[in-house]
Amino acid sequence: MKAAITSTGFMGGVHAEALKRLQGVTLVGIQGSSPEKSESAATRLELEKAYDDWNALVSDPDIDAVHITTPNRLHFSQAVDAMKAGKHVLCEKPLAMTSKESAELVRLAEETGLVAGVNYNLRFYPLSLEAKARVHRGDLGSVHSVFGSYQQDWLLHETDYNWRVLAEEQGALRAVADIGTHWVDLVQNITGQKVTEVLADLHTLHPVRRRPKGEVETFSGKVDSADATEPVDVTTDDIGCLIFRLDGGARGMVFVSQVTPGKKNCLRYEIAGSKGTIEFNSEEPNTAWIGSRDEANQILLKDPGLNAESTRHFTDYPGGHAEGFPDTFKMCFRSFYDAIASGEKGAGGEFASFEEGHREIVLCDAVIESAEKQGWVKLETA
Ligand code: SOE
Repeated sequence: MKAAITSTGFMGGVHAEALKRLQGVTLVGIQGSSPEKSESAATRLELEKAYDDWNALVSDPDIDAVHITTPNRLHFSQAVDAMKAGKHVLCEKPLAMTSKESAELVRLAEETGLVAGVNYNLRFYPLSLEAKARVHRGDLGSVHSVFGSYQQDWLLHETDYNWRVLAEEQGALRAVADIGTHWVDLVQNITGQKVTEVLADLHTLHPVRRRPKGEVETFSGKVDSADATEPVDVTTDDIGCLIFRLDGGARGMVFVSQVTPGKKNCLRYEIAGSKGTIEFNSEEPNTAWIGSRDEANQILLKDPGLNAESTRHFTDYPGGHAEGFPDTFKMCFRSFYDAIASGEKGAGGEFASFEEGHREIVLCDAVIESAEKQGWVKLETA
């Protein structure tokens, strides 16, 4: 199978690196925002093709699947173009800017029967797959609560800037959409319960940021001089608190922030049921904590020899050999390309479907409405 990536930014690079480590798929080419950027990325990554523009990529008959890692405002039109050209699509989250767009993408994926996934890669930490297997096996009993956070610090200072802070590039929500939806997707995937209702509080710590004259890549760091910046109004959230109810009866709460000093990319959850609790921290992803009321608590290690069969398929190294963030991409892609290889129309897998990606945008709509009216809002799909 042959793949191409649109965008040469932070995520484009992460997808490329993971695809190059995945057997059975060849990354053929890449396309940046100018022919020069495409050329330099293709050279750096040792790829056969540097596409001059999006049309050149999407009309390439060699390509089976397209990875969309561009700014969010382009996801919808590129996913439409790609599916119309008969390409399978793996799109970065959020799937689109509005739920109207994401609903249309769900419809198009069904109509074309192509494999269509959203890159909620954090599902693929082996111990989160293990948590899912254990919940489904009944080890935790009946799940009654989910709790946690997703925190970063790369947007702490008012001089920290990236396209994601602008509503016109990212969408009206930022911290909640960019990282909060990862958390909600992950917890829903583990528990099998879906959020039906939400109460949200949002805060923009820096309503004005200093934008460097020139673009800054995600996570690329600091700007040295105030002279090299200009003020820009920011309406997107730096911090979000969500309280929610799930369709299986569980209650939930998550705190999301991109301005917590020292928390680089830290997702944590506690899932509790009638028989036990599982706790996970993405900054130490090779161990999880298993809590019991009536027995000793345990530390669970990532170890394919000891973990469930469904976890093993997405674990390449033995116990004691750490796997981390880049591997979650590789494993998400394994699941996506397994589905393509199965040859089944519209095949799914462990990866998030367009339907699930759409659900996250419906959640974002409800979060915005809830924060505006300061009250509970039911999700449109509920
Ligand atoms: C930036 O906040 C970012 O790259 C997100 O867009 C990713 O989805 C997250 O996993 C890491 O941080």
